[in-house]
Amino acid sequence: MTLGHCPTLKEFLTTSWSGNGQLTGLDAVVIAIANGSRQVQEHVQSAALGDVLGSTGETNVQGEIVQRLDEISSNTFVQVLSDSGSVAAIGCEEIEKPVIVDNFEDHSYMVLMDPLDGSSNIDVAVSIGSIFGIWRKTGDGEVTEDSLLRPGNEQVAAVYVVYGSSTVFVVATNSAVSGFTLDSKSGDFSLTHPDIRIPEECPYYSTNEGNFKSLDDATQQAVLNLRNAHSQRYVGSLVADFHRNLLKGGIFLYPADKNRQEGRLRLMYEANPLGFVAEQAGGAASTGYRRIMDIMPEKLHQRTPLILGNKDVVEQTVSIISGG
Ligand code: P6P
Repeated sequence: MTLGHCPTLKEFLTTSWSGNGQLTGLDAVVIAIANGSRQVQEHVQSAALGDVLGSTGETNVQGEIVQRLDEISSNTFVQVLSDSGSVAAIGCEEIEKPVIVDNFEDHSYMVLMDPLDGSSNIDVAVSIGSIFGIWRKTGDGEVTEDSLLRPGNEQVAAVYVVYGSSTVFVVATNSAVSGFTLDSKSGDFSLTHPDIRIPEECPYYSTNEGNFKSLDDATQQAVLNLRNAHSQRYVGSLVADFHRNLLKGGIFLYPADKNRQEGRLRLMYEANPLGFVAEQAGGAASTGYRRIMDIMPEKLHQRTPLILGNKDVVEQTVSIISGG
């Protein structure tokens, strides 16, 4: 598709999504995320020149040191989502409690987000990203933290952004996964990856091999199985590893280990949104024992083991881990 014929995100939403030329409430959420990612991308690109590197010295609810860009991204996306006119509540990796925007009837959506994924890579100019799961608000009562604790299989859309050699915006619904690239001249996200499907072939596996010694025997066997058949690629930013595997074929795994019985990655705003994208593209997402999106969440920031990507290889890996 030559650049001259790439519809913008807004054109795509008003034609391919709603089809009637009108922007719906969900479109407004997606456009707000795109506007926020445009702002975050500018900070990412300015980096040391924009004095956005390094830490704030604060520790977040995850017990992790907050990087300046974590805070900037969190504030940016909370602002644009709150101003979208469609969001009732926001759950954010950087914020302990949900941000309750308001309870207006037409504010029909709840967004769970990791505003900046891959923080350890910020200061060394390696790809990072943002991840969003979008659920429809349930019931018409007061929105509370419990309102946000819905299983991934109730998501209506998911979005992730990769701030890499280009800035790529991927949005998934129940019908398709579509990728857009930021045109730095116009500031538009243009459709460059229509109808993404994860390839049948699976050249890559992504895992932190440094954890191998902490894995249980069955999981070590699963990793050995992957080592024998695939090439290792591991960036240390989930969203970047996932994006490569989605386009080129691959599997990402961060299993439970002796030091992290619950897993490392977060269910609501990492595993669920990327699991939704993976499944809509023909892939799969598992804890190693069950489908990620079937988990009934108990806590906003709960963690989970994650096996994500090529469906056949995920199923093979799960079978070895679970002894199934
Ligand atoms: P490790 C980044 O902090 C992150 O949450 C994911 O983006 C990434 O896949 C993972 O942690 C890396 O963890 O233990 O390999 O450094």
